[in-house]
Amino acid sequence: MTSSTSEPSRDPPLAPGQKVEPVKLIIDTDPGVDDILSFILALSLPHVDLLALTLTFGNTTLDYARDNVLRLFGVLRKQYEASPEGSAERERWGRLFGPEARNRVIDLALGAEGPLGGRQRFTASYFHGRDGLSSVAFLKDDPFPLPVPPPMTGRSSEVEGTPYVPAPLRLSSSDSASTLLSHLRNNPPNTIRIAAIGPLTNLALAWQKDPHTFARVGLISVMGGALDVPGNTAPCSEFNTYADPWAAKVLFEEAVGHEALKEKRGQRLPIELLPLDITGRSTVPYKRLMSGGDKTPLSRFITSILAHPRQVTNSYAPSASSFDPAVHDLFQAHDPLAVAHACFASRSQAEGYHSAPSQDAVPNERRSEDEGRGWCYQERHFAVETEGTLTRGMCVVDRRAHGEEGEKKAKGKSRAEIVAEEEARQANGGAKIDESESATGTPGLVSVVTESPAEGKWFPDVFCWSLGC
Ligand SMILES: [Ca+2]
Repeated sequence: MTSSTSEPSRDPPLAPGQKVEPVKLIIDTDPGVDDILSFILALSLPHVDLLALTLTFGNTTLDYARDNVLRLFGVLRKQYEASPEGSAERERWGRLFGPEARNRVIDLALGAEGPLGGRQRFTASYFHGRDGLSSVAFLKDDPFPLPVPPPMTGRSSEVEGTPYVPAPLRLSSSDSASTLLSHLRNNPPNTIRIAAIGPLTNLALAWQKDPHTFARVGLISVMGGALDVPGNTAPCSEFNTYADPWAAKVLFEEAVGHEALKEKRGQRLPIELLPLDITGRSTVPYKRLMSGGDKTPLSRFITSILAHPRQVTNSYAPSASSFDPAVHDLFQAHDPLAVAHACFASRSQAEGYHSAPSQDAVPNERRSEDEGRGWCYQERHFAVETEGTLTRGMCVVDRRAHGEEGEKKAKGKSRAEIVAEEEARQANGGAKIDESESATGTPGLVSVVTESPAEGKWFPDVFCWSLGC
């Protein structure tokens, strides 16, 4: 979509055949640079109603995660106030801060501080900086400060150590898992979408707490895992599944077949996974993202928070002499792509999970049933490694040949273990043995996003449209 003026268009650019439908969205997140940029995308889209940001540890600790959201909203308010009356930018941020936003509420909930079971916590400060946001919290003169209450309200900026949370944000009195459940309970079934762009701890806790309510979710677009590409945190592991593989296992594997999902396709949660395989290909040149320089409050913020990831990404070039900006100076938009999926996948795609209980797709069969709107999917079997010392969080794909019969029996399992189990069964007079001790359980079957609209060409345009670059 082009505009005849320098003013950005009010509506997002669409790929051929793409349509938009109203979406009610919750983002479960560990902000994080690419999380923050993905919020700007979701908040820019007129058809998306962002109900809540449910925070988790991950890229950074929970305190920084909360502060990073507050800093962003401080910047967006300044962007609104600096934009001329009648401009597209004024209209866009008026939906948050203008008179028309008087009744708007976005819940901000604090959730898991570490992985399930209190296991060891890792963060991604190596990539996102000390505060998860290129250390903007430590810049001289604090250019992107935490919001302060308006004068005359009698409210100090800190109450019991908690920063001031300005409207339309509302600090939730319950944790992330309970906040997720409360929105799912208070909305019709299958109408809420979740973009899960951090470790899956909050979602696993919500599922474990109340599976029947959690099963009311319409669609879960998950950024996580690496199937056929190297990891980005450990040799085989993507950060989110590395940070809490136990939570990923709960949702991808252990939830399958639960009574609460008996009406769902394949008796599974409606998860669409966006692994590194596709998000790593969804790149935008840093130069383009930072082209706004310090022209506006928002462009100044974007340029500042990208500084650290850019430095780290550039350092991955094999040598200074081989540095090629077209290859090495690219921002990988992992989280923004998952949020774009949650915002743009068609309703019928999401409804496919809730209307065909007896059917399941054939593993590895490529399907493209999103009404020609450009999202392609493939069903993949894999298991999440939770115990490996080198492979924590690895999505273990079974690439062996099994033959037709073996496919049913042995997929994902150790052949040696199957024989041992059979011998134990015979020694036990043919009685079924307890398989709960089995080291290799049945892997999950998960729908994986393999293409975004216009073969990936659309995404950089809609992402940059939202960021104003
Ligand atoms: Ca994230």
